[in-house]
Amino acid sequence: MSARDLLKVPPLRIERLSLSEGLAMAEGGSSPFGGLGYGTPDDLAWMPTVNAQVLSARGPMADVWHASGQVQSGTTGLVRWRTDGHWVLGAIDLDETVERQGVAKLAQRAYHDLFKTLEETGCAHLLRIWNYLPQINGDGGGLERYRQFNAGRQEAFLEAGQAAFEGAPAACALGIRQGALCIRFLAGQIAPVPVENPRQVSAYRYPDTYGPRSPTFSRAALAELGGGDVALFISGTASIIGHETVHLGDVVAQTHETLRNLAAVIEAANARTTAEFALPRLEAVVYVRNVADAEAVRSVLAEVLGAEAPTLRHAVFLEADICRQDLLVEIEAHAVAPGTLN
Ligand code: 3EB
Repeated sequence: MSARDLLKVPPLRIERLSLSEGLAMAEGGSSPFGGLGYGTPDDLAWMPTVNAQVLSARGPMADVWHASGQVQSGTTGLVRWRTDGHWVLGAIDLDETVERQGVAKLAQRAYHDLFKTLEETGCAHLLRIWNYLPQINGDGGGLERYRQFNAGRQEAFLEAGQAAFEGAPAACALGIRQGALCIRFLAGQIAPVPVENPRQVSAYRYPDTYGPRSPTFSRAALAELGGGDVALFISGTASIIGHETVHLGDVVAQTHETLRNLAAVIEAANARTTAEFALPRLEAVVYVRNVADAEAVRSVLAEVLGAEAPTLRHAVFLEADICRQDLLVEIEAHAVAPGTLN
């Protein structure tokens, strides 16, 4: 019998709302567990924001999480966290201009505190991490800042005895123009099921041409959310085949390739669960490097998925740098569907 069978999971729900809907809910007395805001104000304690320009018509949006139990909040080092005892949501905003110690050290410190939070809250297993790094493609003293970030991140995973290769959490890592290094995470008491993409080399096995230490993430993660639901967290997905970027300079072809990669990850995930996930039914965030490309990306999504597909209607489009200079678009997503893990 697995840990999943022994432990009853208190239900976690996720909904994507406009900023005003999210605020109305918080004022209506049903205090959310937490949220991840896109272009939202930066003074809401329960909803840390992503400091990027929203390009979609509905404006600022939020993924709002609801837990069933009493929510406790606290801080551990750099981390502000909220937990219901089973799940923990955490946020780190680390201002580099104050710290001045190089991105690798900064990332290592942030992740060190993240893992300390998991220990203190008793939620040992990371499901999903969102990383936002100012000037991600900038030079960090001889090594690109993203590559430095990867070095510090992997080091912290290894130090903490966390899975840095197979079994790593789902993640995304995007560039924002300015502000703090922002890390948001969801962890729980049960390890998720990692999913890889058969069309791609696992990111934690990328050759060192992409930097001295590999990125630490799985292509997706599956977790039972309680209440008979399974969640699929799909990491940032881009126009990469094997380990190489394809369709250089062609945002339309990159978007098509990204959708093929998403479909492949979903197929691999569906083989591990009775839940049925599908490309047209995702809650996606679409990152475009150049604002001028947003309409072309939207058109490809409409062409492939259908203009009325929930994935397109719910998608949040954000301006952000992608971690490789040659990537013009990246899509991440989550979905929840009834089922169990196999
Ligand atoms: C890629 O497939 C694109 O460093 O956490 C996607 C998702 C990417 C997560 C990360 C990076 C990360 O390599 C980049």
